[in-house]
Amino acid sequence: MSYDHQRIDKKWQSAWEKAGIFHAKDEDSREKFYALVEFPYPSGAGLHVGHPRSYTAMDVIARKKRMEGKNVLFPMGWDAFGLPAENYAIKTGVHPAITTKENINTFRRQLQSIGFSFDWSREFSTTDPAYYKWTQWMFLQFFKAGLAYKAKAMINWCPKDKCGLANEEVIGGNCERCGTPVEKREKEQWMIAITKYADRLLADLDTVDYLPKIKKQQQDWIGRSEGAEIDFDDIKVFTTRPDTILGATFVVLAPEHPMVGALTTDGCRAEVEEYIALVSKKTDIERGDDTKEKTGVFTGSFVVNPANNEKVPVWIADYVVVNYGTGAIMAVPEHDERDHAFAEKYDLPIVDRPLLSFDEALKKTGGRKKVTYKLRDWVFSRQRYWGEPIPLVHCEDCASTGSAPDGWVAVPDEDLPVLLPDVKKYEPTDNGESPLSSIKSFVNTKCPKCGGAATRETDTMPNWAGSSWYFLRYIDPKNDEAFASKEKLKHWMPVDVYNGGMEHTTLHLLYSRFWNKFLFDQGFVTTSEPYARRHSHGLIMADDGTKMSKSKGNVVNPDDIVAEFGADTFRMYIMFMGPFEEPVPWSTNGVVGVRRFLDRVARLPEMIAETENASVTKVLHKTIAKVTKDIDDFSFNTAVAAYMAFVNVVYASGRVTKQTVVQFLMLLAPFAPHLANELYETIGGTGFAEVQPWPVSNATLAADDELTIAVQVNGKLRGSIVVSADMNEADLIVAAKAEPNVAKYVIDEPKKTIVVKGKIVNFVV
Ligand code: ANZ
Ligand code: ZN
Repeated sequence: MSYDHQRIDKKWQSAWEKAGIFHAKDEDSREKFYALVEFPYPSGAGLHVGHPRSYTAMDVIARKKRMEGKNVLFPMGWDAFGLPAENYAIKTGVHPAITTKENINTFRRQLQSIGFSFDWSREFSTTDPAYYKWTQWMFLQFFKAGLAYKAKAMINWCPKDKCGLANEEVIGGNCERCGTPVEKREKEQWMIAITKYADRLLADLDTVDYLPKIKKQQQDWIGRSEGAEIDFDDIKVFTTRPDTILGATFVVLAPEHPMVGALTTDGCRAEVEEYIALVSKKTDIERGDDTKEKTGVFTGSFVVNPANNEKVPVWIADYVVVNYGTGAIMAVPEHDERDHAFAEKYDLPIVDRPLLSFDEALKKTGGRKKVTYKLRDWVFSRQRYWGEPIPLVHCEDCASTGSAPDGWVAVPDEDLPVLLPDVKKYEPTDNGESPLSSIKSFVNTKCPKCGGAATRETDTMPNWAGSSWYFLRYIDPKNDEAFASKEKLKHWMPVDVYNGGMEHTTLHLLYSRFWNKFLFDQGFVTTSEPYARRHSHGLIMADDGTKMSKSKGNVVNPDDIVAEFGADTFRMYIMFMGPFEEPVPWSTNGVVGVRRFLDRVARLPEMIAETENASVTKVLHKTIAKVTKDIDDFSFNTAVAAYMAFVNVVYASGRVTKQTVVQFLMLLAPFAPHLANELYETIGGTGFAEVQPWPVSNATLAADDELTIAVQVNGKLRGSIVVSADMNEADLIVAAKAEPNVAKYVIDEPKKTIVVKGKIVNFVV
C-alpha cells in the first residue's frame, strides 16, 4: 500500500470523533485511569513542537491503557489568563478575550491534526466565567479560612510590566516575561499562606511517585532547616549550629533589619546609611552570589553572647538576607566559610572554641528550637487586567464597626462570578494600580454585609490561580452547583500520571499540591495529594542544539511536519528522538528516517503468508514484552527502536502471518494510530484498533534458546561462552575472542578461525 498520510489522518480523526471512543465514562465498572498533561497557554505563536512531546507521550500511555481495558480520562483545556494576550491588547487595542478565542481555535485545530486521543467533550478555558466562578469561590475559601490575607510586602516589581511578581517569576534577577531587571517595592498585596503547608508539602512527597529530580527540587524550594533561635540581647538570631556558639565573635544583621536604625551609633550613621543605599541597588542574585567579596559595616553597637557573656560587635552585611530565619545571624568564623571570609576582611576575631551539644547550647543560652523554611507565602494579587477579579469588597463602615476585620467582605457565593468588566485601556495606572481601578461602575458597589457604599478590590489573580485546580474541573466540567461532584472526584482522583515541564516544578506543581491539600482539609476533595505519579520531559532544541526562537528563525512548526510527513511520523519521531527526560535537538533527517520506517510498515500486508519463520514469531513476542515495559517506564525511544527491529526481521524473512501483523499493529497503535487503523482495516480487521485488546507476550515464544559454545585456541579448550542460538557467526567470533581467558591467548588476529556450528569456536594462532 502506498501511504497517503493526508487521506488516512483525516479519515481516522473524523471516525474517532464520530464514534466518540475517547470519551471517558463517569459510570463504569472498569478500573479508571486518569492521564494528565499540563494544559497550554494558547499563545499567538501557535503550538510549539515542545508541546507535543509531552502530549504524545501521555497519548501513547492513554491509548495503551484503554487497550488494556481501563476507563481512561485524558482531557485537554486552556490556561488562558496571562500577560501575553494582555500585552498584545495594550499594543493593538484588541480585547484579550478575542485574541484568546482565536488562539484557542488554532491550538485545538493543531492538536486535533496530530490525532491526540483527548476527551474534547470536557474542554474548558480558565477564562470562561463558568470556570473562574469557582476559582473565585476557592479564593474565598482561603479567605474565610484565614489563609488569604492582605499585607505590605516587599515584592518583586517589574518596572516595565508595572507588575508585582512572585519569587518564582524572577529568573536570574530579571522578569520572567520581559527580561527587565526586577526591583523591590513595598506594596499591599493579597497573600496566600502556603507556608502553613510547608511541612506537609515536604513530608507527603514520600507518598507520591515523582521523578527523583522533581522531588529534590521541591524539597530544596521548601528548604526546611532545623535549628534554634537564640537571643543576643534584643537581637534574635537563627542558627542551625547552636553547638558552635562559643566561637560566635560577632553578630550580623541584614541591612533591612528593623533594628538597624536603633543600633547604629551616631559615629557610624553616615557609613551605615551609605552602605544601605548601595545595597538597595543590588539584585537578590548579586547579593546571593557567594563568589563575590563580602561587604558590610559596623553599627557601633555591641551585644552579649549568651553562652559566654562576652561582648561582640554588631555588623550589617548583605550576605545576610532579611526574609530568612530572623534576618540576623551569629557569625562563627571558625566554622562558617562566609563568616570566615568576612572576619578576615574586616579583621574580626576568629577563635577556636570547643563545641557544645545542641541541647547544652539551648540550655545555656535560653535558646528555642526552631524550624525555618525557604518557602515564602504566595503573592496572590496582580495589578493587571487579564485575570480573575479578586471577589472581595472593601467597606469602611464594616471596618469601623469591626464586623469585617480590615473591612474586607467576601462577595456572596450567589453573586459569583465577579465578571471582568470591559475597559478602554489595558495598561496599569501610572501609580501601578490595576486598570479595573479606573472603572467607576465596577469599583463602586454595595457592601454585601451592611448594604452601605463600598468599593471592590481591583487586583486580579496571578496566572497560577486557574491552573491550581483545573485537573479537578475536568472531572465534572459542566457542573454549576459545585466545582465538581464529590462522587465523581472520588471516582477519578488522584491523577494516575501527570506529565509536565521541569520549569513548573516549583511553581504550578507546588501551588496545585497546596491548593488540593487545602481543599482536602476543607472536605471538598477526596485525596490529599492530587497526582500519584509525576514525570517530566526534556526540551526540544533547534537542530543546532540552541533553544528554538522566533528571532533566530529556527522554530519548527508542527503543522508543516504533519502536512509533509503525516501525524504518525511526527508522533513517532518526537518519541524516538532521544530519552524522554533529556533535551534533544530537532533533526529533519530523523523525521525522514521515521517516515521511511512507516513506509516499510505500510507494506507489511503484502508479505502476509500462511506461515512464518520461528524468528519472526519470537521477535514479535519479544517486541510485545519490551514495548509494554518501555511505555510504562517512559522509555519511548527504545520502544520505537524495538518496532524497527521487528520490521527488519520480517523483511529479512520475507513472510509473516496475518495474526502476527495484527498483533504488531495493535502494538504500534499508540504511537502511530492512523496508520495502524488503516492497515488493520486493509487486512480485514473490524472495529477500531483502540478497542482491541493490548497484545500479550508469550514468554515461551519470546525466550531465547541458548547454547554453550566451547572456545579453543590451537585445539586446546580455553573457555566457554553462553550465546543465543540465533547469533550469527561474526558476532559469535567476537564474543568468543572477548572471553577473558581466551583473550590472553588470542592477542593478534588469528591465522585461522574454525566454527563448528552450535558447538565450538577454534582459533589458530
Ligand atoms: C551559626 C553557624 C555556624 C551557622 C556554622 C552555620 C554554620 P540553612 O541551612 O540554609 O538554613 N543564616 C541564618 N539566617 C540567615 C540569613 N537570614 N541570611 C544568611 N544566612 C543566614 O542555613 C542556616 C545558617 O545560615 C545559620 O546557621 C546561619 O549561620 C546562617 F558553623 O549560624 B549559622
Ligand atoms: Zn459593610
